[in-house]
Amino acid sequence: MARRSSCMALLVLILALSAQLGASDLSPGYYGSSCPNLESIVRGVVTQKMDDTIRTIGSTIRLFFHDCFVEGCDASVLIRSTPGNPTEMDADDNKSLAFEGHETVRVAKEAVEAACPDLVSCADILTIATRDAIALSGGPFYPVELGRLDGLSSTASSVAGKLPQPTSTLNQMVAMFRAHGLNMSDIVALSAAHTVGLAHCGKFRDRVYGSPADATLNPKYAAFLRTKCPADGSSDPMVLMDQATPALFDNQYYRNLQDGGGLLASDQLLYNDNRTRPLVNSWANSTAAFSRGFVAAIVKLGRVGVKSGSDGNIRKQCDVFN
Ligand code: HEM
Ligand SMILES: *[C@@H]1O[C@H](CO)[C@@H](O)[C@H](O)[C@H]1NC(C)=O
Ligand SMILES: *[C@@H]1O[C@H](CO)[C@@H](O)[C@H](O)[C@H]1NC(C)=O
Ligand SMILES: *[C@@H]1O[C@H](CO)[C@@H](O)[C@H](O)[C@H]1NC(C)=O
Ligand SMILES: CC(=O)N[C@H]1CO[C@H](CO)[C@@H](O)[C@@H]1O
Repeated sequence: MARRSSCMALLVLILALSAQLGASDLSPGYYGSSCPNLESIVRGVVTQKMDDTIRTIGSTIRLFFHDCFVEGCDASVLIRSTPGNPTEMDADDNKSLAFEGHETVRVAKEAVEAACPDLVSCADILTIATRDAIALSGGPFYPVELGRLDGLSSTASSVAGKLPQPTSTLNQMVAMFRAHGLNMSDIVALSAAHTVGLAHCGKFRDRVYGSPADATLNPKYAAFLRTKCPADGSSDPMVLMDQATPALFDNQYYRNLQDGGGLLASDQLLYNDNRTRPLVNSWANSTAAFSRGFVAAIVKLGRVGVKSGSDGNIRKQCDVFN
């Protein structure tokens, strides 16, 4: 009896693990012998792209998030549309993905192909480039798990409803993240990516000009934002999301929230809601605690919907299927 129930327990465990869609096949040493210079090649490209423009930092990190949340971390977001077949890139939520992220992955893939042809997936290159953009802008350096395959499908319609919006409530975000195995602390941790990069005025205009304007927005900050964004929306410029340290991946994001200085409504609510405020306060205080929380969360993000076996392949070029 005891043996049978432990067999059952093992079976349940195996089923539960295999339900994680290949995530358990990931390992930091995956290309250790097949492409030993992989990480230094990618880091070289990210370093150079960051020297060219700070837009590289935010656009690369956001690209990784949008990839993982739609069809899993499988580089499906990178596929270019062809006439009549709009891909994820053409979905409304992707229209504002800055091209620098795609460009960083494209150049990195070329450099990697020259050294290790047909071996390294675009999904893994994007994962490494994201870690490097974070680490090279002052954020934590963490080992990246590797071994993802590139996905075989990318459609604009698959994006609908998968990505959080600046107007999302905390409950809506919790539901979206939970669907990918991420919890409320992970939302607070990953949102700190908004410590770098820019957002279009259209994503927060109502907070500044609405009647009434958003009362949780610091009035001085609101006045500053009015100088940056035309009231009538006649143009839609971009604004740095962290005015204090725009190109540093740090915990300034949380101090901004404490000061009513979150740019998006979805940022500020993390301080306004008493379920997440304690975490905001403790990570505002401690870089070490923030780094631990962030690394745990972004590693979990990298495991979402990983493809293996016949569900994927190694793309030759990241923006077209083989
Ligand atoms: C929690 C819910 C989230 C919401 C509602 C949200 C929403 C947004 C919006 C509206 C923008 C501005 C886009 C634009 O105007 O061009 C943005 C930018 C950005 N987001 Fe998020 N985001 C969320 C989570 C995340 C996560 C988890 C990450 C990555 C770990 C991330 C990384 C970024 C980055 C780096 C930018 C700047 C992009 C750039 O500079 O080009 N976001 N986000
Ligand atoms: C959070 O706020 C709500 C409403 O303001 C209140 O009812 C609740 O008790 C608070 N919860 C905690 C944990 O402070
Ligand atoms: C933040 O640090 C200050 C000063 O060290 C301390 O008094 C406060 O309790 C800390 N707050 C949190 C939430 O950790
Ligand atoms: C959420 O996930 C993090 C790891 O990312 C973990 O440390 C934390 O304990 C989890 N929180 C809850 C409430 O399960
Ligand atoms: C980065 C990128 O290619 N974005 C595309 C998103 O969709 C718009 C609208 O179709 C394209 O113009 C962008 O090029």
